[in-house]
Amino acid sequence: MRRIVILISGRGSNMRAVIRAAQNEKWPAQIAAVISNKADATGLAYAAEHGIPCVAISHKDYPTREDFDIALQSKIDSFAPDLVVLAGFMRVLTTPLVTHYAGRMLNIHPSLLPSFVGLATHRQALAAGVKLHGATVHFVTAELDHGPIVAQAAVPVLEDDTEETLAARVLEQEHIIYPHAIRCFVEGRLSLVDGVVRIKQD
Ligand code: NHR
Ligand code: GAR
Repeated sequence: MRRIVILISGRGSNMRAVIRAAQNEKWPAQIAAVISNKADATGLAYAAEHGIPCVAISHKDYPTREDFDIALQSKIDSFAPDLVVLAGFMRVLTTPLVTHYAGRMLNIHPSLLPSFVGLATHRQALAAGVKLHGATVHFVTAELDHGPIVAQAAVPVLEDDTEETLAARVLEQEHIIYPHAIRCFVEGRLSLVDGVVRIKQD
């Protein structure tokens, strides 16, 4: 069984989609823990109700980003993960931590990368006037939102969209592509060729 640790900061709807798919599709993997940098994340309560070990570790308790990441890394490693999944995790991670999990840390970002890195991606998409928007699953590297792309889904941007309506349309796709990408990882079907992700079909 592969061991997955999920990092969240809030609602945790992607986390729930992953937990559900792992159980329903009988992945060769278990969710070893859910870790949040916010104690009041609603996703933590859901994980606890499902018997998954849960930890809150607040970045506010550490003087620097480096100190927080050292504590976070040791907490993550205490669960011996094969894969670390960022699911709405809202803290930028330092290079030493990212290097430690190279090739075994995934993120879902709410835009069609390489467009619209960073925060407020739906606002950025509306301001740019793009007609297609979406979500990207990528390996995490030191450069924010720039790691090798595993999966993407596109949605139309409609004339009367607000950030909220657009976010909801994208989120629906996130709940499909993130579990699928993670399943490919735990089944050993992902590989990197010249910095590009290849997926072996089953
Ligand atoms: N860390 C590295 N090194 N590389 C990536 O690709 C990362 C990462 C950490 C998180 C998720 C990311 C996203 O999908 C992610 C990818 C937070 C911020 C941010 O600016 C930016 C991107 C992402 C996550 N966070 C603020 C900070 O100061 C805090 C914002 C808040 O608390 O609301 O860390 O978009
Ligand atoms: C998702 O849309 C995710 O892509 C995005 O936040 C939302 C989290 O929702 N992630 C980021 O913006 C990372 N900076 P969730 O907690 O319900 O999964």
